[in-house]
Amino acid sequence: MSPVSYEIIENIGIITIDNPPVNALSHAVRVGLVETVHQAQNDESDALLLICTGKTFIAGADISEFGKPPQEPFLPDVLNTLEQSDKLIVAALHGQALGGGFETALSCHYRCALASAKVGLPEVNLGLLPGAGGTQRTPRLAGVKVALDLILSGKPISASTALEDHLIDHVFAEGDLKTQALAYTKGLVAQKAPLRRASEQEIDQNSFDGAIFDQYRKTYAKKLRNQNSPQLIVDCVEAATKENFTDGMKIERDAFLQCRASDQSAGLRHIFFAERQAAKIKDLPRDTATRDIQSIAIIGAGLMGGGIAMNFANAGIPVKMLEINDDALNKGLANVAKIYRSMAAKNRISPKESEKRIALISGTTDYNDLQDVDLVIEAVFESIEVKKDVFTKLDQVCKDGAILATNTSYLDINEIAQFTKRPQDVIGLHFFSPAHIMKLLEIVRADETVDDVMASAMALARKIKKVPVQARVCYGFIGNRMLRQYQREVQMCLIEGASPEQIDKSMMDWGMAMGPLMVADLAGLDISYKARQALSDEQKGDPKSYRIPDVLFEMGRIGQKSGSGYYIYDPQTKARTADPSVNDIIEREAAAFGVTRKAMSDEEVLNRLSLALINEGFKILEEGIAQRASDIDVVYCFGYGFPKYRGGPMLFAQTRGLDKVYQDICAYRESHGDLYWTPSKLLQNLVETNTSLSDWEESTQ
Ligand code: T1G
Repeated sequence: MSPVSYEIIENIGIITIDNPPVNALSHAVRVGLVETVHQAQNDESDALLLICTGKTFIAGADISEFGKPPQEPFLPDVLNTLEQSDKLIVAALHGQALGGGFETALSCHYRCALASAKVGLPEVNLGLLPGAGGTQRTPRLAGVKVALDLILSGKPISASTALEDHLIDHVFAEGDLKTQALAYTKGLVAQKAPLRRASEQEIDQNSFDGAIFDQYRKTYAKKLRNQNSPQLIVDCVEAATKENFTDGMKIERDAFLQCRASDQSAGLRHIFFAERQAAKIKDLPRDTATRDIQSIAIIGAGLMGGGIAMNFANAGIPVKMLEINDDALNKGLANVAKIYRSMAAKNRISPKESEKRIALISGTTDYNDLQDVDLVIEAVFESIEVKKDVFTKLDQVCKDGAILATNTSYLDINEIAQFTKRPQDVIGLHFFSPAHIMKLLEIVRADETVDDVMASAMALARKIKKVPVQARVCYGFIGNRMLRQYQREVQMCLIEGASPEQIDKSMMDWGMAMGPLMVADLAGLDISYKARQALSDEQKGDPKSYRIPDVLFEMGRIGQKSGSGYYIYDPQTKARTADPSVNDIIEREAAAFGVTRKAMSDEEVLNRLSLALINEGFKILEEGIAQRASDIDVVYCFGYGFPKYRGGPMLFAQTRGLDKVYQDICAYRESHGDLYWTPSKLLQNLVETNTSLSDWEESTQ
């Protein structure tokens, strides 16, 4: 049954698309659209109205088709059929008209929308560009700057903004879209409204400054570093100002096909689906009941506690922070208020919204005030003794059925659960600093965590707009466990010959949001130093892997907050400069280890760091700590600044070739020993049996 249906009501031909969940422009939809518009040319209708069922207008091309051989009719041709219709066509928008969906609307002669509708061209988020006329029609309707901002930002705009930008023609107050759109279409017929084809509109050459294109190329070369589609988008919009529509469409089509075939787009599309896949917990029935979470308490009002509290206030949920004394509590409350007010000052939220959220966060120093809360999240110092004290108290005061969560980064949640008489209600909610900004939330399912607690945590994550990934209990769960191997190799490269600035530059040139030593300085060398003190020498591993940060810490160089760490920081601007004395320290410590340092290539640095990450990722997968390889990619892209256009460490390994990855790891085992370079057994097995990672995952479903 075609997802496109047709009926004539009051002489208006209504084309309805019903292709859940988001009315994507699948092959069947494209075929149905062409057939219906052709059929309607000769029937008794006076005009046509395109509308969608369900929660949204067309949300774009069907991304799941991109990995397969393309099937005609291709979308640009479908939209040409709409635009060349001899009968006036109106698009009626609700929900989100995105990508190819909005391009479909732009190829219609008029567009109307519910006030709540949004329109956008988010293809850049997938390493693509609007490939069905978006780069050619948008500047003709709205002008060059609006087109560049809409397409390069990838962000949807409201119906009212789109109306101001002449991208849509009429906005309805809320209510029944079909009824209102039908009346609007009949009105156009009555007025004998002309067929308005965007492709026939000219761009006024005086309406823009020709320098705008290079300005946007420069801006987006920084904003979306290393990514190709933004640059091609500018080329296409510029072509719209210089070429006729047909030639401009050829340029757009070539650029789109180049993007679609790129590894960058494959990586971004992989992460798009991986993020949604991670929300599906394999052994958790989809209809698992969730507990009602109306009131929340955070133990600890420090940097993490305050940031975590803000997530709930942002979602309109009241939250109570508990601290050990009034001073600490007032400091925490003041800090949260300061962050919200600075957001208002930067127009990120309105002053009214800022005060509303501040009012949602209250405080106490009395555990007895927590008797009725539905969820407690502990965010205190990383010490098992402190956690024991907190969870013992929580177990005494909290009501039955309250969920007791810990934000610990490394400690054993199974051990923490045993501090209570209700281990089934204990779970890990591992936020990432700054907790009110970072999207990733590792949800750590301990051995005794019951299903409805897990389901409640997943639902809550969605409510506070986090990207949840399930982890099982181990040292560092998924992200930090991999980070520890990555950081180990950073240190080994320093001792063997690389400089801090070389390591950071090579990783940032490769696409990491920040270099590892910049991250270390930002997080604070004191934090990692104290965490190391809780480890035995055996757990700490090779002294070469932590000697430099120990020496820096002992010198009081604890990172950006102290003005120096691996780098020196300007006290006002925080600008970072290399410090030759750090290289002297590294030389001295390397000599003390009997290591003769020698120059190391950027490629060697990248190899060592990425392979350490990948090998640990395979170990995490084989141990069942992560549900699937793509979950690991989500963790690293949303929590650690791994470039999404490379799809994450596990996709990067598959793109590079598992056999090559395995050979390189074995080579490092030969040259550096098996303490750190023993290959994952899973990786070895996949290579020796020539099995792909996806086949292995399917076989272990
Ligand atoms: N194609 C295929 N499946 C899609 C899809 C799409 N475009 N968009 C969403 N889905 C699936 C998604 O995987 C999930 O599946 C389900 O729908 C619900 O999605 C030619 C080339 C529309 C804002 O980039 O931003 O058009 O997990 O969980 O939170 O120029 O989906 O249930 O099996 O995200 O309510 C451009 C992408 C494509 C929009 C809804 N369009 N989608 O969010 O639901 S390229 C986009 C979204 C293009 C043209 C170019 C969001 C949403 P499952 P969801 P949501």
